[in-house]
Amino acid sequence: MRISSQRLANDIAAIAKATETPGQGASRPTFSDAWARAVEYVQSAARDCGCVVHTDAAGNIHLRPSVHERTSPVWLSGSHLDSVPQGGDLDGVLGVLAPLELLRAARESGRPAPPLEVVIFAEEEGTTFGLGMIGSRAWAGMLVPDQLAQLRNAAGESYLEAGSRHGVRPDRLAAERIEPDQYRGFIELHIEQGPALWKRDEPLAVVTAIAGRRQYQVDVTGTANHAGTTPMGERRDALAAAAEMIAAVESLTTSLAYGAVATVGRITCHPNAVNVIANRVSFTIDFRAARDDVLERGDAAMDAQLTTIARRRGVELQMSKNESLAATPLSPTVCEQLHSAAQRLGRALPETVSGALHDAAILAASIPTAMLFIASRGGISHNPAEYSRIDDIALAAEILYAAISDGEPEAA
Ligand code: HGY
Ligand code: MN
Ligand code: MN
Repeated sequence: MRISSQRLANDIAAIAKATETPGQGASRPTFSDAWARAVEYVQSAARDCGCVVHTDAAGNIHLRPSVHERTSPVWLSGSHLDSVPQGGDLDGVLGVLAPLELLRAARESGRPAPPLEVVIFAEEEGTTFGLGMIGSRAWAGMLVPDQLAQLRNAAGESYLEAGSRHGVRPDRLAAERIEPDQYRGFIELHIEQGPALWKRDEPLAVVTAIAGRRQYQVDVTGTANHAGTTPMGERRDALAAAAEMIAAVESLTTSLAYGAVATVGRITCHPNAVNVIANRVSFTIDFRAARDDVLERGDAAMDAQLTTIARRRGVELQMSKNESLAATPLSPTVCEQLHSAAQRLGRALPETVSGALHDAAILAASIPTAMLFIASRGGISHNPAEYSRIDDIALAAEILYAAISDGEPEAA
């Protein structure tokens, strides 16, 4: 069977055109026209190679060769097509296109369709509706309609409202949950989005665990006042307090070590005027670590230090946890299948832990799950400069094929 790296490259380029910011990276908010164009591109390619296309009640799209009835368990492989604002062309995308390429290459070579269903999960990034992995969580039964009704995009539409035009059916959600006995396991191919593999000149790695993540919304309330007449000692400056808090989050996370990371990626300030002391500032914290005890320690330190800063500065602090995901070990059995598949192709793969979150972290609770990372140039991601070698992507597709079947294809 010939996996075509040229076709993979063409597909990546075609999906890259489905963006709200042409020439400035991938901007594909879930349920947007750009996202729908990318989904349609994949769906039509899947239909052309004999797949049945089904959108589940959570808005995830399933592409299953018609020869594989829903009775015989198959492998599941896929990722997401939604992106962060002005992100890269590979994040999520290659995890959908690589398994699609297996179905097309099998069809082309007259081989039977591999026992594989491809899935496109909705709203993995969380940058559109405020929570990550919504589609996979809802499919896995971790989110119910009432919760989906609270999650809103910038236009104020809830996931249910915006998703109703794309197959989201709250009344069917419970009935259409994942049926674990339909799947042998889930394998997600994804770019590493970190520098380790590229630095070590390793093309791929088997992912054995995914870091835990906690996301917070922090609201600081002070007193708006005149920038010119209010003495420094008499201010309740919400922005200065937030600045001290953000610096504290950075230094306490660095002191935790164990690869813990924290990011303040979004901040709003009111009234945001050059000559007014800010009275309201809101910012987000994205905090991750590969170990739950480190997450616990960081959580407690953040709470204590931000409370102390607020008290000393006389401002009010509200800190709400929007997400708390434990670190996720992946399936040793599926990891071993990836290793032995690679060995059959003459490759010995290193292992790694993912600092980024993926739908695999959700699926791991339902079916045996593992991931295969592809090296990212310079570790850059969530950035238009995101790049991986197409030969590495094709090799990952070959290993996926060898892991889910006995075949030992050669790349084109
Ligand atoms: O945030 C993440 O880890 C992923 O890119 N959604
Ligand atoms: Mn991703
Ligand atoms: Mn991402």
